[in-house]
Amino acid sequence: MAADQIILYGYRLSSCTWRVRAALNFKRIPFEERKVDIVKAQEQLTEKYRAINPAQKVPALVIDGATLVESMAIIDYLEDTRPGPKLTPESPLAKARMREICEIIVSGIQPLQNFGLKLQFNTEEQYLKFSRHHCERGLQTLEELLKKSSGSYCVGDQLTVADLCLVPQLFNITTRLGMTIGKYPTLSALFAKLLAEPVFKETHPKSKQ
Ligand SMILES: N[C@@H](CCC(=O)N[C@@H](CS)C(=O)NCC(=O)O)C(=O)O
Repeated sequence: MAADQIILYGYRLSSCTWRVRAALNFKRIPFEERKVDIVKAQEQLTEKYRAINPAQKVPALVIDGATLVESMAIIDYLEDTRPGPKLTPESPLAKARMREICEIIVSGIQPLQNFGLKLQFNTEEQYLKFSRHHCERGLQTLEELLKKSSGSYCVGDQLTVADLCLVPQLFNITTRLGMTIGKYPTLSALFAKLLAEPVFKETHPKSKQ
């Protein structure tokens, strides 16, 4: 492996992996994506993968001689070390708005619908009921926040980390969890618009690798 090679360990349909894939794409950083099958083969639970990410989750990024885990820490590192378009607004208020949206998704939605939780429920139905309940609460909150903060992106007219969190999460909610978002007009209009952006088209889980 070349010293400057960047490797993303991830799974195409993982929303946390998509956040990082989109950040790398947006900043035009070349990388190789290595699949960790978290669904069928459950490769995240192997000892081999635990050596890469002790949390046994995706993503993990090998970069600059280090292995980083946690999607938000990885994106921060890319923002701090790589030139190119910024993913964080300059103004402290806009930055706080961005973080509000990120937190709702990263702490308030994603962990409560994570595929890995399924094993903790007796039936698929119980898992779906629990996950959909927490997703719905998150969607309600996001709609209210976005009414105030959004322009052509989540926060004003700049693509930020909030958009990188929003699109993958809404994709999961509307596909894997089978929920609809039509009753949230700001959220659904923004989602449709963002999906058409090159950064999301090129990194979409269904796009050609
Ligand atoms: N906070 C972590 C969450 C990572 C996470 O939950 N990843 C999911 C996929 S999006 C996963 O690996 N799930 C498999 C499992 O929990 O076994 C991050 O942002 O990187």
